[in-house]
Amino acid sequence: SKKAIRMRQVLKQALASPNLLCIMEAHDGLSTRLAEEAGFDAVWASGLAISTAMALRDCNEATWSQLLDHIEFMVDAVNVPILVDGDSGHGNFNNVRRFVQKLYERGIAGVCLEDKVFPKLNSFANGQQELLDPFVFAGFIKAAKDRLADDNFIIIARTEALIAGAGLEDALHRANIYAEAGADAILIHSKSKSPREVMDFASSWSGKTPLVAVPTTYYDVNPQDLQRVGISNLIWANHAIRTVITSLRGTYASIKQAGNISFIENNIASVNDIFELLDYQRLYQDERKYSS
Ligand code: SPV
Ligand code: MG
Repeated sequence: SKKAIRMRQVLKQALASPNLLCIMEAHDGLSTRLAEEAGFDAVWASGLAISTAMALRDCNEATWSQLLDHIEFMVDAVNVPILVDGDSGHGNFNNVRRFVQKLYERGIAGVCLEDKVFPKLNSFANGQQELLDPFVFAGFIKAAKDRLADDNFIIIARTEALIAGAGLEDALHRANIYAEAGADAILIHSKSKSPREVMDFASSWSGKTPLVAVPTTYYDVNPQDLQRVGISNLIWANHAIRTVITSLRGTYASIKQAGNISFIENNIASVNDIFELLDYQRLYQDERKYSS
């Protein structure tokens, strides 16, 4: 569609630009719409957030076709590009290229793939973090690129070398292989409380591709400090789903305790807010136009 073409151009341009791009997590149609309303230029369809919204663990408990159906609501809800967390690609090179082709057909702007074995486990979970052979993973990137043959669809290669404890040299070695294979950007992930290792990576990076980082554990970092070493693309990866948990817990607990709902009426969105957000007015206009 025209919209999909435009969204891909927007994301590609934003990633390549040295301006700071903050990609905000969303996990369903509504949160995606609210991220757009807040002014974010792109949305991260987070695997952690979407699986959590399904009450599933972030280790490929949901299948990729379930993910695809879920993401369709997010794409339809907004006019900002959506970057999908593709985990480790859901199998081998052949699964990767079919998965990526289906994302493309649903109007997604780009995908991020990580170099871990399938099924993957969330990077912060303290179970086993098993890396894929870098050349096997490079084959995934090539297969996806060859299948789509559209340079505007972004494929971000994410290395989990630092997450798995393999060290900075291995992270750089892997990133080089992935850039050679055609990755449009490299995501360097870290679970450190300090941005140091991510900044060291950036300082040693060849500059072959733009860089992306996910400051979840090093949340104290000043984004401008990352930008200064060449990391101009950030993902705020899980702040919507964590808000949902905090907020719903509060509402549920206080209603349960009070045994009534009057005290909360003015602290939550009105039903009218919902109607405005989803443009019911437009439906009534169309009704006059199309019904006799
Ligand atoms: C996600 O948001 O699902 C991510 C980022 O992949 S992380 O949770 O840090 O692995
Ligand atoms: Mg993920």
